[in-house]
Amino acid sequence: MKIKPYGDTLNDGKVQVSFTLPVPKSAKGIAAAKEIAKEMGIIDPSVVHAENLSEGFSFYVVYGSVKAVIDFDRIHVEEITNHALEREEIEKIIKDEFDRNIVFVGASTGTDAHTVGIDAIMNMKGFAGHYGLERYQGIDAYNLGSQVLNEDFVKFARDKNADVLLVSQTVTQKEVHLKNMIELVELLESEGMRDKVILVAGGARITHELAKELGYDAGFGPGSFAEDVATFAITELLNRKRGEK
Ligand code: B12
Repeated sequence: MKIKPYGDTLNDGKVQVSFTLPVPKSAKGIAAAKEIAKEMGIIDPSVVHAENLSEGFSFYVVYGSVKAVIDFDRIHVEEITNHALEREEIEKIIKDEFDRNIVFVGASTGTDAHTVGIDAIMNMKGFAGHYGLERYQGIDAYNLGSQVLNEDFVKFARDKNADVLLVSQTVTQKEVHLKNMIELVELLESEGMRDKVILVAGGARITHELAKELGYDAGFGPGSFAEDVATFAITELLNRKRGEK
């Protein structure tokens, strides 16, 4: 099936892009935004929004259309197919199948100071009506906060005998998230811990595919909740437990 973006009528190719320019808002700035859109291949661009940001910087939203068409059937993406269980179902599996609590250790690692994502997954009060892991019976959830060095994260995980490690990465500037995520895998391998834990990453620019490429068991992006990662981790732990027998 061939698809292209649409806005008003199917297949009209309409797109909207936004960007910042390092000049103040002016008629010249708006004309420059149009030129940039044209260079991007946008046909008949119109600047539908322009405003000053900080001194010397302005922000633009441009609307127009593109010729790009893709074959949707040729796209293959690795994704998590587990249907998320309810919190109570997860708690019941832990109670019935494991004779102990399952230990989750999470943090925003490296230089990353963003805590809202990992808090959304772990905090008792949760996020958007979905309780976090701290609320789950049978789960010991340790949220170490942000800017946690990989070495400290691994040491804490070892001390607590962690089953599941939750890594949050938000800042992607100069690919710092990739470097940090890879370093953690290498550290876990050198400590002989990689096979003993379920390693999960999450964040605004994390996909399951990227996480798998970097040596993680799963990756979760925007819109994920505690039950998504808990379902994945408990199912995986159960599979590993049954495989061991
Ligand atoms: C709040 C915020 C800050 C706050 C953070 C405060 C705090 N205590 O967290 C402060 C002001 C400190 C900050 C600082 C910076 N920020 Co900031 N920040 C944001 C902002 C506005 C919101 C992020 C957020 O809280 N989202 C809400 C949460 C709920 O969403 P989420 O993180 O995606 O989490 C969800 C999923 O991704 C997933 N998830 C996340 N983690 C995990 C982990 C696991 C294990 C799982 C399963 C799931 C999961 O589940 C969550 C719930 O669904 C975003 C812009 C935006 N609107 O997104 C910029 C943004 C993330 N910041 C950005 C930048 C650049 C910075 C700075 C570098 C700015 C600077 N030059 O100083 C610094 C970096 C500081 C550092 N060392 O990390 C950029 C990142 C761009 C990039 N590609 O790297 C953004 C996108 C802004 C932008 N458009 O430029 N920031």
